[in-house]
Amino acid sequence: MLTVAEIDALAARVDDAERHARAIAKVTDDFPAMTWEEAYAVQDRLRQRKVERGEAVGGLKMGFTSLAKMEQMGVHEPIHGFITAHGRLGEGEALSCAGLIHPRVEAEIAFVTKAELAGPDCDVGAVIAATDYVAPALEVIDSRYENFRFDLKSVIADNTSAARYVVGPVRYALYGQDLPNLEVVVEKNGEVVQRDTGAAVMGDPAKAVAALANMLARTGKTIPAGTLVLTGGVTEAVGVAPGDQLVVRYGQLGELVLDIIA
Ligand code: OOG
Ligand code: MG
Repeated sequence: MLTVAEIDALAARVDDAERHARAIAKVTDDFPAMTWEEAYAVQDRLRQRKVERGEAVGGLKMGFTSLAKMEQMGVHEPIHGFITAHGRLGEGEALSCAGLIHPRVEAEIAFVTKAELAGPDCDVGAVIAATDYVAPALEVIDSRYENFRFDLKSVIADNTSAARYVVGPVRYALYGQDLPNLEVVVEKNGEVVQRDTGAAVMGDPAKAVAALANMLARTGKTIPAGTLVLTGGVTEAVGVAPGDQLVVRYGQLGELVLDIIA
């Protein structure tokens, strides 16, 4: 079992790696027997460190909700993390690679809640009732681990590679949307590099929100009203470098453009 001091030290290790944009060995190299609970304890400690220095939590995220993402990273279970207001890019704002190690971008659907969602029996119906609006989103992930390689426990401890995100400015009512059939197309420098439909995310991105509430219930937590939730990459994440431009089309939800700069 990890001691409180070891959990503290691991949170400091991933935090420093992020702040110095320097890749580190995965935490399970030192603690191969780390449990799911201990990995989330490291993530919670990391969150506390960030909050203590003034980085407000901007929302919650699910990861590995699509087969494409799971296969790309070799991890086959959904995970959750948090995003900080600090990491939010304005719509149309360029992504600077300064301060990042090896950024990748994923197309996601964002939900914003208007009522609390609590597990362990949260379902799509509850999510629909509690959704204020949905919007197209991009997540910029940047694993703090060498070569972007990790296992489940390590990526949980590293706050699910969270780095930056963009939420489109238009708020769409969920009512009347057919998110499972929403076509998501990712273009990099004018070429289509990834495409799939919303159904790639657990059959329906709303299910990822329900799954988040159910995972949080394991530690007695809920999704508060007014929470932004990123439901997970629809397709594989796309590596980016300065000079690249991504255009992501989300059918009737419009498109987002992201320029990558040094
Ligand atoms: C972990 C984060 C996964 C998603 O949308 O699936 C994630 C990673 O792939 O590094 O954010
Ligand atoms: Mg993601």
